[in-house]
Amino acid sequence: MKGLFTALLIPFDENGQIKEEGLRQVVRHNIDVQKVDGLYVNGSTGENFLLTTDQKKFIFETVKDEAKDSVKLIAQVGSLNLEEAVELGRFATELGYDSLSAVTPFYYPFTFEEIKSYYNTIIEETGNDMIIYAIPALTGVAISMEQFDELFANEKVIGVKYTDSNFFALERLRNRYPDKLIYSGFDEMLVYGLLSGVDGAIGSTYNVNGLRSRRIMELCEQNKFEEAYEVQHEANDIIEKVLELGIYQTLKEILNVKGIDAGTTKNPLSSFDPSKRGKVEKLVEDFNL
Ligand code: HMN
Repeated sequence: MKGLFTALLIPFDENGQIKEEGLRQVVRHNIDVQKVDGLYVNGSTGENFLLTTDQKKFIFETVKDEAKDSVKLIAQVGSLNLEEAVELGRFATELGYDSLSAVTPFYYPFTFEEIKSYYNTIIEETGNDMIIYAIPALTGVAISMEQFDELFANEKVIGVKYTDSNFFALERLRNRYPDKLIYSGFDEMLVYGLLSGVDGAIGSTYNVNGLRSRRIMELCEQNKFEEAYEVQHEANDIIEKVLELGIYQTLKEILNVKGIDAGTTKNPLSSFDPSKRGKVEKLVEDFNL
């Protein structure tokens, strides 16, 4: 379960319907061209929180059908509706997903006991492994070290997707839990995560920039941090532009420019501004995406 995981983009048409053929193309592109080790399905990048339960199930099914057993698959099933999370968790587990992941419940100020019970319920009801999805900037939920102790006490909690820039906390966590999986969640900070000893990374930009990111990982493995930092500079030139133009819209547009049908984003996310297509074409050319 170590390595580079793409947080999968999901192609939608103008009516918010999933483009099945496009989804299959995006999966193939990630496996065959970006050469990632695995896919993180129905995360933020997949616009998961805008979808119906049936759409989420359709995505889990289609991705598994296309990827088969060629790469590792993680199913993000987190939901404010715990029954939905359990239902999706069972569904993905039966399909053969290697692990579940769930975002910390958000919006309401849940107590830690409630959060712990949410994770334990999903694990008990599905029997699958769990990767905590910690993204405090979007959920407002920051997990303290003592809370990690409690969550990690359940051996089915195999790790955390750490989308945060608190590298002090990351270092402490790594040091305390050498055997849990820690994934870097901010692609623009991959090199710092690797320096802190993460086991892998899960991110949106690997849909288009997987090979360069793999290079960063390899250089860090060889302790060539200076060279890795140079490659991170290049990756960040790309990420900076993508963030400026709109993250998911632009990542999809990059794939569209390359002839992969990544469709558009789903309402209420706005779609890509076609007047900016030239900038995306230039990005693809300049960075050989
Ligand atoms: C997911 O759940 O789809 C991703 O794993 C989330 C991932 O951490 C991304 N975060 C968000 O999109 C909020 C990053 O890859 C992010 O897009 C990238 O670092 C650019 O900021």
